[in-house]
Amino acid sequence: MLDKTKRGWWKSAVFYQIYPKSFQDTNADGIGDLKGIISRLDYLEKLGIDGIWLSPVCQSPQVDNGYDVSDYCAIDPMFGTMADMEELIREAKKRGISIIMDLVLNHCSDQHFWFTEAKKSKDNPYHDYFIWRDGTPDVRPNDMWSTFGGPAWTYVSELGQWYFHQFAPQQPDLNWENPKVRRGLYDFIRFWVDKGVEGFRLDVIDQIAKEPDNKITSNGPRLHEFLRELSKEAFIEEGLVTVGEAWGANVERAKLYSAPDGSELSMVFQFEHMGLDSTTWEKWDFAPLPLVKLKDCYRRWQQELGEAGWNSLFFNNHDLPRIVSRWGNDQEYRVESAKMLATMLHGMQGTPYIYQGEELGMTNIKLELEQYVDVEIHNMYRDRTAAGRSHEEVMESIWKRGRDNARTPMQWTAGENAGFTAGTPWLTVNSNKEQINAEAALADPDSVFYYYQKLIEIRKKYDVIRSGSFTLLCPEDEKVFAYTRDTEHGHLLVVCNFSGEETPFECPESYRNADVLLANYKDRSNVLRPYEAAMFYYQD
Ligand code: TEU
Ligand code: CA
Repeated sequence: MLDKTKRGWWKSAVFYQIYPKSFQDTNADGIGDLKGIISRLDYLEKLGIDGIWLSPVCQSPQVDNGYDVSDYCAIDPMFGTMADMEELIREAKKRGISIIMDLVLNHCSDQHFWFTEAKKSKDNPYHDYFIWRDGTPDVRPNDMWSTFGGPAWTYVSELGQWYFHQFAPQQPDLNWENPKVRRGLYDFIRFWVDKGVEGFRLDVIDQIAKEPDNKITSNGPRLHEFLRELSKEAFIEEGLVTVGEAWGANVERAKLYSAPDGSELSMVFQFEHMGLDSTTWEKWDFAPLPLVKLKDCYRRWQQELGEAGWNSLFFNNHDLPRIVSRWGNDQEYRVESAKMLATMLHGMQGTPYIYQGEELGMTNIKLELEQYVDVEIHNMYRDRTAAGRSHEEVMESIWKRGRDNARTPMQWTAGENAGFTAGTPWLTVNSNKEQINAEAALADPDSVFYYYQKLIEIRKKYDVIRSGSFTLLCPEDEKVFAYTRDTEHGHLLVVCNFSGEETPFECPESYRNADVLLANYKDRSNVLRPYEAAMFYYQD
């Protein structure tokens, strides 16, 4: 049992991300809710996870599916009540599962009290909770662009001013230079700690320090000062686990973010691996995975961050396409490749995050444009077709990289709406729910679900995974990702064939008689079969 009052308990833990809107509906409105999550806690306990990262459930107009918060201390009625939230925290804790809330501190909703006040006048006490620039409606302060497309400035004619927003206009950036903003946010955090929340995921946390006039949108000079204050003033208990989303993180920055003394956060989500299979900095310009570059990327993060900080380990989240479609084979080798990808990730040092449905090998989906809901998809379609790209080309990008790939309803059964809702789902259910669903997985001892369950067990049983050094094998091989982990007496070999072809692999002599901890093929062969993966272990 993990002692969750002590810093570092998360180094032996495995977390699970729930996107509440798509997880389980219990009142037939087609939208997932808190009671739905409560009803599935036994499933999550069976999987063996230690904590749930809960994407936002606070009050929100849902312009960005809850990442536009209008009240940080209230549950949005579409997800349920505060009593439901308190029950979820209580029931999860009974099962040894911590609730880790998603905190959106970089911006709030334009319906938040702070912003509705701020817009009233320049001398309103809340006005400088946001970033304003005087001007005229025909000349923007500068040509900065929002992450979701369109200008990063919106004009308020009553004030004769523009305000800054890195995301939708309905998501005004908060002014972290203002100590009242910081204090207000810390109070929101303490409210949830008092409710029994045991950790937080921090949305775009490296973007809270910015200099819009110099077109700096993240990693501003005061970032680590702000994070140290946030840690000291809000994340007071050492057992609170905090993970920051940091698209701009590199190893050196991550050593500050995840310093072992707890001065900032427990760890960050860095995204270097998620940028390798694109031809430009834009994810929409997809390309095949350069495996050699991926291997070097992980080697650096494993060897250079290691215990100088702490790694998170993930392939999926609510913003990313499903990994079995992205880097595996979601057709004839779906199960093998889903297990292979999990083997590669879960053998590493760090805290793994399983995204809802990943443990089933859920896949991307192909919809018509009008079936998509995500603001980012629709804005990108508008901008790219306006720039002359064809409908077909833009749809290909959406099918491969759109965020709604990860947001289709969780597939519980082969039945109507995959057992997600008795109503009309807010987003189309993937028709492959006939084959891919939790009910079928629980009845199949060879399912991806039980493979993940085994990976979680192995992480907890073999200290070499939590603490071992990392050595990359065959760095130049373009099909095989193989590495070893070593402690003084424990030795682990992880071998993964990232290709759909048979490929040779020379097993190191020392592993010839090692135990096979798990494998995605039942028998052994002298070549690696398509998407074959295995973990070998010996003790000396
Ligand atoms: O995401 C940050 C972010 O920049 C990504 O969404 C990026 O735009 C892209 O979609 C990645 O493929 C965080 C949240 O995870 C995301 O859901 C929110 O939309 C965004 O911040 C604004 O809060
Ligand atoms: Ca509902």
